[in-house]
Amino acid sequence: MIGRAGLRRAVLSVVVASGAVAANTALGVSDPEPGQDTPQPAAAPQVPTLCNTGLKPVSRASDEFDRRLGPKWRAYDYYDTSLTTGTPGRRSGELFYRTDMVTVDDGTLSLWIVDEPEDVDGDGSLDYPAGGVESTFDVPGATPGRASCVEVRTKGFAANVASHTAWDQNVFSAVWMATRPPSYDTNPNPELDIQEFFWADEMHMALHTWESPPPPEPPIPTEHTAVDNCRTGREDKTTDPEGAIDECRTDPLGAGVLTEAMHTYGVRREIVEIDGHPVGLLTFYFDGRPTWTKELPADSPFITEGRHLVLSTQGNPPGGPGLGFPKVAEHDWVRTYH
Ligand SMILES: [Ca+2]
Ligand SMILES: [Ca+2]
Ligand SMILES: [Ca+2]
Repeated sequence: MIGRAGLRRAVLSVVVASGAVAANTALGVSDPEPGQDTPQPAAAPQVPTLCNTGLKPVSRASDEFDRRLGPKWRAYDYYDTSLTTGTPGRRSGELFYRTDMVTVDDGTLSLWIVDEPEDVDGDGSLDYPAGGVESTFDVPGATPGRASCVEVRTKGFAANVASHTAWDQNVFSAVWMATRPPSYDTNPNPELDIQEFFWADEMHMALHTWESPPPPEPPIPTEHTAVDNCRTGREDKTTDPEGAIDECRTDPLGAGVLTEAMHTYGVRREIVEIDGHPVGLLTFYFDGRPTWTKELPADSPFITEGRHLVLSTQGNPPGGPGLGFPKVAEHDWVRTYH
């Protein structure tokens, strides 16, 4: 039987210390120098990592992006509200989604923002065409004795970052899990942000819920609930339940400017036994290293619910999306294990 103290030690020392080396070696990835691109690993869906330890690849929920986008994905489209029933899926801030902003070429899924603004909603401010996709498959949730893991190899972008402390980013690319549109029946509609946004060599992970009101109210919540977050390279400012495991890696990742190279972002969800009781664990990974381990109830929807995977560009007004077009996020692969 695992005790909480023992697990905490494992999370802090054994996993962090040895895991980075083991997983990076397995991936064929070395820590990049600042300003240098990391060589892309050969496509190898069964590369062992801490995230996928003991799990098997799930091909229906994985994609190497070596052919055109198939039915595993739907591209967000501002003009097709049937896909999103008017949820924020069709736009984000000053971005509006257009299917031609999603391309697949040379084994890479690219999501673009281009400098062709138009006022699509007639509110007097310009909106920029942008790309985003949501999977039609579920990344499985965890059950007792069966964990799940998803890993995404990505070279993302961030623009107009105000400062280290403000992180007032105007546009950025994100890797996250949510199933749209939210509904009352599927409350609390959990969202897991595996890689939300960047600042230089730091990154942000977060958990949100979207509570839909009961019918006949429209199911689209106007507010979401911020459940918890972890930002590397910064003091953990969250308040967590006493005694619960919540290990946020607050030291620098030491991997250079994250938007300058491909990196692997992942999350493992599992139910483990601690002190004789089943407990849910979320562990987020960056290039094979744990960045955030969080304990939740074993029946938490963050642990158990299947979720779509979302790869998207995102907008956070106010302000325009800045200079340097086109902006592009490149995704080498998505690999799911269960
Ligand atoms: Ca690929
Ligand atoms: Ca507008
Ligand atoms: Ca926390």
